[in-house]
Amino acid sequence: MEDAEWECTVEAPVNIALVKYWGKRDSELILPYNDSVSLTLDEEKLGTRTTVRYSASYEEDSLVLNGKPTVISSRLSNVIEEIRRAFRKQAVRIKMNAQDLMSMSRYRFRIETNNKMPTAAGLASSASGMACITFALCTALGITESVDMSELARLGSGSACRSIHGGLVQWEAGKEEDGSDSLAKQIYPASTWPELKFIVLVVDGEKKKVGSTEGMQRSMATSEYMLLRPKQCKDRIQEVCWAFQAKLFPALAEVIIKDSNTLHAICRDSYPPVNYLTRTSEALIDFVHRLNEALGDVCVAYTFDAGPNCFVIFEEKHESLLMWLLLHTFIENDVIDPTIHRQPKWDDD
Ligand code: 2P0
Repeated sequence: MEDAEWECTVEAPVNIALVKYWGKRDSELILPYNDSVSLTLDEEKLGTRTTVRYSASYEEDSLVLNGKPTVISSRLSNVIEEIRRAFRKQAVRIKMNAQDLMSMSRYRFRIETNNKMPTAAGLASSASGMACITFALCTALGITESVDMSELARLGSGSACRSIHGGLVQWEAGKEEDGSDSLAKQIYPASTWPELKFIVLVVDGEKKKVGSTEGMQRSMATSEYMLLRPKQCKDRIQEVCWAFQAKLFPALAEVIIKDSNTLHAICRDSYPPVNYLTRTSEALIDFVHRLNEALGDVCVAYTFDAGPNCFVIFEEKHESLLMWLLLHTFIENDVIDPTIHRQPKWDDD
């Protein structure tokens, strides 16, 4: 029994922030400075797949990331320890027999995790990655239903907490010092607006020069624009929720575009400044504004995270026109992978 080994494999999706998380009120517990809201994508082409093998006979936890043995970071180690703690609590609650408890407490994990897209390039790989490892470990210990996995995933990477749910998801900054009220929750299910579609344009798949964690710290320390963020985000999230449930694309798109531009203005205002956008990113911004002008309405939105890669959001009815224009304007130059994505078919809440 002691030598027995088990394994489980799970997948987790990427989420696209519509109103962005940028800045922390507590860096240790990864508590955000402002509320944020996102849409979860289908995990078929973007996202992470994780296999966890576990046994009491393994000597230590280990990690293989994208095929390479990798040192477990202090953040991931926090996630693993919190999951073990949650398991012990659950074992006491359900009065698990002492022998099983002893044996399961000694489990060590061999985590093998693979991102389906470039890692650390502003394509939300840390979000799906940490959400996936959390989901896999909680599955291994049988506690997916008894814990809030968003709280555990958040300890690995802030945006990961939003990838635990499908649909339109809000992560509240919360007020408690221990972070107990800083959780991600589904606001509306994906089925509210199944016609929404996404194209991810990989302008540059290389690792970014200034990571999000450092970029956020710099903005918190030096940009006065950050003072506006808590209220601005609350107001914008209200608008996003209203537009989403009423399926009013132009209203939704305007907020998405403005919040992406605010994030990058803050980055430029930070000292030393951070610029995540390239000339191709800027050309894509112009392209979307010119297209909306030609269509006489805001039919397409763009948003950029901490990287040059562009998420384009639109309704299905504009898919062929948009694809055709993108293919003719950009793909021949330097933009690759114009894959279409949708929201997941599953709805968790
Ligand atoms: C977001 N980003 O809301 C924002 C928009 C990037 C720009 O969350 O330090 O990798 O691990 O909590 O989650 C990227 O930040 O940062 C991010 P940590 P994370 O999606």
